[in-house]
Amino acid sequence: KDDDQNGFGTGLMTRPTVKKPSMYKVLMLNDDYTPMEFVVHVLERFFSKNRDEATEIMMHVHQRGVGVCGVYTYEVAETKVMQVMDLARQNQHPLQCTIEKD
Ligand code: TYC
Repeated sequence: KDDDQNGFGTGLMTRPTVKKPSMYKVLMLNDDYTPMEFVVHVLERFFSKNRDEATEIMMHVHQRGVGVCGVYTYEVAETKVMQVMDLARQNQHPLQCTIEKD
């Protein structure tokens, strides 16, 4: 019976080693100029929040200065930050978004 599940012929009775990817928080930062409605729209469009969830996160950021939009793998988090910043720039809003390791 072939128990060489790791494919390296070591003869160790190991299970295939699968590691979970590191996860990253996408953080939204408060500013004095971006309209609340725009932030809610961003949270609905790019972070799949419903209107109530989006409003709650937006108000949290507005009051506390920073808040979590969601937690994703690095590539997904990076893409979301780019999408948010692009849309904000197109609309001339100073909205800022960053990534932080979870
Ligand atoms: N502080 C903004 C205002 O009063 C609203 C706002 C909320 C802006 C969250 C950015 O990430 C943000 N219009």
